[in-house]
Amino acid sequence: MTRHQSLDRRRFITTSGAVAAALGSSAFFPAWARNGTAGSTASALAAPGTLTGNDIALTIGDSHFATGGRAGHAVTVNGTLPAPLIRLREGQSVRLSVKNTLAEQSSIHWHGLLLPFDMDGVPGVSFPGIDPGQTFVYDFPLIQSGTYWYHSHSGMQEAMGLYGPIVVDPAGGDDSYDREHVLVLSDFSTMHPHEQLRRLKRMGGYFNEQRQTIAGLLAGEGQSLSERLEWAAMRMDPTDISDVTGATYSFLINGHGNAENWTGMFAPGERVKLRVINASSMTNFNFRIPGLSLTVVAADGLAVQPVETDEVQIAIAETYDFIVTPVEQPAYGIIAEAIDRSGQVRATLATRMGVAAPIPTIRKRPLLGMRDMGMDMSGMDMGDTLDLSQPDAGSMDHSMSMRDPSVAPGVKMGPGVATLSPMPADRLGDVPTGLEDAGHRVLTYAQLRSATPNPDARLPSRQIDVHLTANMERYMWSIDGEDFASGPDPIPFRLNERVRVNLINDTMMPHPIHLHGHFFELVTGEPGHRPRKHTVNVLPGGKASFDLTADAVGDWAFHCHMLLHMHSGMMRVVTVRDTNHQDAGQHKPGKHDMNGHDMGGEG
Ligand SMILES: [Cu+2]
Repeated sequence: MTRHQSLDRRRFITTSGAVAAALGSSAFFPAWARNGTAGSTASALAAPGTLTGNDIALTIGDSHFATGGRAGHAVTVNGTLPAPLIRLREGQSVRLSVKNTLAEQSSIHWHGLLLPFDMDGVPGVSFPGIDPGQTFVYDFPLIQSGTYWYHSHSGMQEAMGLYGPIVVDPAGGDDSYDREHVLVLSDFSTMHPHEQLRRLKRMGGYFNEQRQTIAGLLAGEGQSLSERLEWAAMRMDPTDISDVTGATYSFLINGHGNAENWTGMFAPGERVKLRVINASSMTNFNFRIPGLSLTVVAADGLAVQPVETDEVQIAIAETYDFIVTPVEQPAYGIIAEAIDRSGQVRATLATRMGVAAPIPTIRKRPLLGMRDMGMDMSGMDMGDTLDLSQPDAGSMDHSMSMRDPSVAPGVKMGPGVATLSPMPADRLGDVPTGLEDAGHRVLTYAQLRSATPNPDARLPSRQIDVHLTANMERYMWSIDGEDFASGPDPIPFRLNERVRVNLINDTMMPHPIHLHGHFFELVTGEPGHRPRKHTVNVLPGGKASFDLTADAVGDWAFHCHMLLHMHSGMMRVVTVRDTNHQDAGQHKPGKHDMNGHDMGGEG
């Protein structure tokens, strides 16, 4: 008998019944996301309202959503925000009938699921989209397990509430935890995303309320005056960490803001699994539970060798599974802090309703530095040309060295490319933005090791550079200098070829880059157990490399998961073709061909 089954089921039922009575019905939240949920256990995986089985019906529609005194229009699935929890089992097949009752086209993309490309749900890339009044039936087998999510891939619907969690239980069951909670992190604004975009185009820092003030400078806060003048000369703002901020967002956990304080139950000593999904449209979160160690057991749905830490920066579209074992306190605060520190949301793990832990104050806003500008200073003789602390170094030199086309021959230069990182550092081992001085353990990608051996041990046969480019002041975002709307060539892969992809961030913002239909291995640590992910957050000015086995035929979206960045052009199509069954001549290797790169020297 597993520990799950030995749990006192009667006590569970009593608890959840009492909570439901105390709260009344909560029509806008599915059961798993309601305040006071007991979560689920192995003997009761599917809490009421969870969608399971082989046939699942979803209806996309207009709704209304209110939180913390703000109310506005929302786009929801089956009337709830977040959308229903879909709980499936590895090895089953599922038919998902999605009806669109909106006045505009819609779609659902199953984020992280490996499936035939025409089931992937990206209008214009992998299927035509779901027109108003139409129903599309997705039908695919589940060949993996873990924590995933789903969201609209049409217009701005994702920002307006169209996202929900997916849990795929392993075929053989899992007795590594006693209780589980699903935590969906998100950001909600009553300002329509198109209006946000309009304001950002007018002024890149529109939502940044944390700029350095003259009064602050005189008081010795932030940068020194000379540093500040240097940054201004480069038209950069070191406080520019996020585009859309707490100035307009309400940050949510399971659709609940701070005032609502979403609470999930635990009993002392239980191993509680938290499946955390960052379903935000524009917010990367710092996630921590003061008083508890987080044991990371999965990243992007796939098991990793357990690693203990205190805080994890969860980029948009990433998922992490943590095991926590709360014992001493009756309540623990679950803190998700926007990385620019413009706001945070807390939820609670508690032994009973009505108890809460103190809320930590929001920490000081981070400032960007040289590494975020693509200048790797490690192991390098600085001289004086790049030393911003030397006033006589001259700002013109910096401006020029920040946009030297010779460092990125593949990038199409134009008004959409304001800067190129002159010396981008591999940042997979870096503590993420703003957590460098957290004073406790912070997870880095380099600490992640796959629990199972990587399936493809081959060295890549070629490599490509993919530049993440922007003109932040004009809110132009692109890949290799080309906006998706301008119709750039797809990035071609041959079926089953092994390619190293070097993502180079030429901007000063992090970009969570997502490849549909595949997992890739981050190039960090010894080969063999590298972390496999579907999304990687490329830190400002830095580099992140992954090895890809292009094993899924079709056309796949490849994009930044900041919704407004993707919408503004930071997206490409990746094609995977079986060249044995086609005219091989149609694929020009072109600029993506490996030329003189040595792939053998990794380690
Ligand atoms: Cu981006």
